[in-house]
Amino acid sequence: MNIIKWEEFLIPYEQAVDELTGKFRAYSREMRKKGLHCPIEYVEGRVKKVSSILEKAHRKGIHYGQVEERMEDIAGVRIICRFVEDIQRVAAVIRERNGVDMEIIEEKDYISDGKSSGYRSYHINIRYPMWTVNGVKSVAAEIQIRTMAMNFWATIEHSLKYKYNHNIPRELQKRLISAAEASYSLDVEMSAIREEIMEVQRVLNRKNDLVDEIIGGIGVLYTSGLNNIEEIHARFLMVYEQDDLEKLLEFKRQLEVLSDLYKATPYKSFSPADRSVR
Ligand code: 0O2
Repeated sequence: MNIIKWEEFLIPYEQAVDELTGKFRAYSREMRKKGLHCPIEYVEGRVKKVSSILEKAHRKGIHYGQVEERMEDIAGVRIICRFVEDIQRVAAVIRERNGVDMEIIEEKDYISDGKSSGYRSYHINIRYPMWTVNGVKSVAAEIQIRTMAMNFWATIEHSLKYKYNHNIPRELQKRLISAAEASYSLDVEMSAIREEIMEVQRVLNRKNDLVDEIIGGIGVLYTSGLNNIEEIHARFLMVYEQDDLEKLLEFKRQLEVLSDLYKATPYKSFSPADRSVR
C-alpha cells in the first residue's frame, strides 16, 4: 500500500461504516415501529484515525504494507444494548446475515471471558463487501456489542489508556477493575428488574403512538374542513395533560367514531349530541 494515500485507502472503510451503521439503525427503527422489543439501544460507528492505525501497527508489529490484511478494526461499529441478554440477541441477528451481506470471521466473547483490564464486550469480526470504483472490495470490520454500563467503563478506560500511553499506573488500574466490577453488578441488577423497565418502555411507546395517531386523526378532520376542530384539539390537550393512557385511548376511540360519522355524512360542525369527544 502507498502510505501517502491514507485518505484514499480509508474511503471503502468509511463507506462500510456508513452502510453497516445504516443497516443496524434501520433494523432498530423497524423493530420499534412494529412495537417489538428492540435489543439495540443505539449504534455508533467510526473509522480508526491514521495515528491510531500507526500506533496499533507499531504495538502489534504489523508492517504498514500488511495493515489491510491484518488489522481487523479499521472500520468499527459499536452496538449498545440496555441489557446483557440483548447482546446475544444482536449477535444472533448478525449471524443470520452471515453469508448474506457479510461474512463472519471470528467472534470474541469478552463477557464470559473478560479481559484482565476489566474490559467486557462481545466482538464479531466480519468481512463486508464494498462496491468501489475499482470493483468489489472486501473490507474488514469489527462489530462491538456491549451494554451501556460496559460502554461507559470502556470509554473512560480507553481515554486513560491514551493519557498514560497504555501504561496506566497500578493504583488506577485497581480502581478501574473495581469500577468494572461495579459495572458488572449494575448490569446484573438491571437484568433483574428488566421486565419492569420494559413495561415502562412499552407504556411510554404506546402513549407516543397514541399521540401520533390522535394528532394524525385531528389533522385529517382539519383538512376535511371540520369547523370545530380547534375545540377538539383543545380537548385533546386537556386529556393529554391528565397523563392517563386509558383516557387517551378513550379519546382516540371517540375521535374514530367522529371521523366515521364525518366520512358518512360530511358536515361542517357537530351538533351537541354528536360531540362525543367533548
Ligand atoms: P480503538 O481506539 O478503540 O480502535 P488489542 O487492541 O490488542 O486489545 P485486538 O487483538 O486488536 O486487541 O482485538 P480486540 O481484542 O478485538 O480489540 C480491539 C478493540 O477492542 C480495541 O481497539 C478496543 O476498541 C477494544 N478493546 C479491547 N480491549 C480493550 C480494553 O482493555 N479496554 C478498552 N477500553 N477497549 C478495549 P483499539 O485499537 O485498542 O482501540
